[in-house]
Amino acid sequence: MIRKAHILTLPLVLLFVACQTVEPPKAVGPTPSQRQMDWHELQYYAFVHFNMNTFTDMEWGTGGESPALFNPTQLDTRQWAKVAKDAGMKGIILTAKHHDGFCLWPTKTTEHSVKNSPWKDGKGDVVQELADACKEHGLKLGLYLSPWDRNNEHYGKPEYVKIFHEQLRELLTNYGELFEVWFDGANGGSGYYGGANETRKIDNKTYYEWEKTTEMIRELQPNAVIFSDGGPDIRWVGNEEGWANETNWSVMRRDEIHPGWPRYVELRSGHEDGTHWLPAEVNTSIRPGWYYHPGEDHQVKTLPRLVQTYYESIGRNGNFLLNLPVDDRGLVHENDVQQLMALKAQIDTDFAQELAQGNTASASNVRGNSSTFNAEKAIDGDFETYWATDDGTTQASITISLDKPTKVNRILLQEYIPLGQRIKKFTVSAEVDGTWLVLDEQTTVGYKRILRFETVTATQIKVDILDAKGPITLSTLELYNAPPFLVDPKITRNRDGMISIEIPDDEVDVYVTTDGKEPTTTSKKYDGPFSVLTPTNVKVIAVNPNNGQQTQTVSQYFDLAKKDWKVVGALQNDTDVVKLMDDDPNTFWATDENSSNSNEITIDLGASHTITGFSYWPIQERYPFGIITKYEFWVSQDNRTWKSVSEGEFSNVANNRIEQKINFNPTLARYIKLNALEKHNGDTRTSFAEIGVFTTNQ
Ligand code: FUL
Repeated sequence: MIRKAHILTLPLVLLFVACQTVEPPKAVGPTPSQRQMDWHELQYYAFVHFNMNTFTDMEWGTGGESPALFNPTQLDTRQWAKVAKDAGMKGIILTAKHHDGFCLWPTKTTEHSVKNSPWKDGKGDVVQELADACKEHGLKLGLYLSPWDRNNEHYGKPEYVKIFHEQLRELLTNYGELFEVWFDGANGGSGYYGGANETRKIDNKTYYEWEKTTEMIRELQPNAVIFSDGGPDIRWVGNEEGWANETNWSVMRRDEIHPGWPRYVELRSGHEDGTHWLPAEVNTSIRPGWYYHPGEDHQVKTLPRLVQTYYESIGRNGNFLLNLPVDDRGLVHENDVQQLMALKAQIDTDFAQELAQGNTASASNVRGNSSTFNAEKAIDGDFETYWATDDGTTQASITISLDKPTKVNRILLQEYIPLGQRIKKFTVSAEVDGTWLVLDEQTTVGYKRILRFETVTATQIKVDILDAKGPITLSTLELYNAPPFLVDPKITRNRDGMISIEIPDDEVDVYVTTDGKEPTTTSKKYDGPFSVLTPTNVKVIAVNPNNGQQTQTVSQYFDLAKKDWKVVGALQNDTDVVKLMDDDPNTFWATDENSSNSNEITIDLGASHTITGFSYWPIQERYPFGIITKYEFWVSQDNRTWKSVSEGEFSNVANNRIEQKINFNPTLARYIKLNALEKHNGDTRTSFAEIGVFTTNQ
């Protein structure tokens, strides 16, 4: 009897438990404010560095520039907004004032602004034009106001701080709603300072009266987040290359940080025991510089690099702030537009179809066994609902059982961060042909974490949370099968003559020919570096093995390998000199300004060859120097009698730093000498990124 009673009451008890409201977990640690939450949702937006430096080819103007130099010929903020919108971005942050102090709006605080420039006869206002364009395109507007001002005569004194605050007030008051106010950490140093031309130091922590600054922003723009090294709302990620660490906490011990913080490396991971919500914004430029330099037109980031940046920012719990150096016409340059659209298309392709939704989700623990917090909530496409575990349960797993074996190579996870960031360690596994494989082991998740792994055909996918700061709250678990990433392969050769072919995706096949024929899928399949020592045209295609889709043929000519080349004379002992003949234009060697001959280099080719030309790669560094603009090229058979075979100009080489190829009549040479007759800007040193010779006509 007693037994029977138990059996009867059990379902009733279960029903009772199910009907009871189960409380959501309590917040763990700091949580985001509403303005921070709104910011998280933006994910991807543009930085625009456009100001005086655009017209002086500089990165940091001194402050002594004349406003007369600011004169864009086709300034069109609508083009910027359209490009950003088409690229999938949600807003634009503009350098209203950079360190040189020139203001892009007609401020009342200084004469150093657009009002004294020839642009629109001094009647223009770039900030206003951008505010209007953003409104039209449904984008949000943010502003960068450099605290450091190398123009202002009062910089370093209390008077300047008043001016700085007044400039901020103008920006916060006159241009509608702002979503972000951006303060840079570079502060104090040499400058023009009203003609004083001296070095001024300030105390980063106290000089700008940050508390007052924050108060003003809160009052005039309550929804705007404030960015600086240490927030208070959004933090820098501690590098300008476009990545966050894999472990990335959105919390930090904020009171330790201030703009210009020397321990900035910690910004890359946050602090697990952080006291404040302070998420990371990953800022990088689409080119080497923040500002436009015509010499960098060929250095716009490649698609693989941009895709990597996407995964290492947004995919690592950061927002992605991608800088567009608007050019001196006042437009986003065509090359940049092309790459932005390629990135958009690639990300759309990778995430075209979500595969988890509609399947069955189960979990090893569900908070109060309640349907409000069950595993299905992680795959329902709604961020506001989440799978949660019981208090005290910080280890649990969630499993998605797929209807049929499904190809998967991406997982996207989101924690329900309004209750704090919790997960410290987790693994992702797949059931393939009845066997469980661990695909990845990682640490933090936060607002968004995306993992890429080799394609598996899975019947189940499981996330095991191994450690967390409190009960688990997982809003989103999405699965994708990104198609193989098909981009033109990159062909390189090292000094030993070994050819390598680089592709960003291992699942793509590469076919190669060295006999001049067009490569096809019946040509040799590339399976590792191979040797090319004599003049050869290497041609390759990359092919998606799933559907046969292929790239265009990429073809690269290699002449004599340089493994036996030696620099002649005293420089032989310089271990770095090899960098000018290592077949890598991204490394360089430069002459010493004190050396007796800082204008030339002599190379022993190791054997006599009939040569028909030479090539010179200018230095690819961000701050180039020593670029040869006028040259003379010599040959010799014995390093004693020299014959000049070519003399001329490398036209526009400083602005367009691509390989320069010169042909001449065939001549026998064992030794070659490149002599710089003139260098860009009259530099004393001479730099060489790469020197090559041709033995066939190029
Ligand atoms: C840096 C500045 O000094 C650069 O000029 C640029 O504005 C970049 C975004 O921040 O620290």
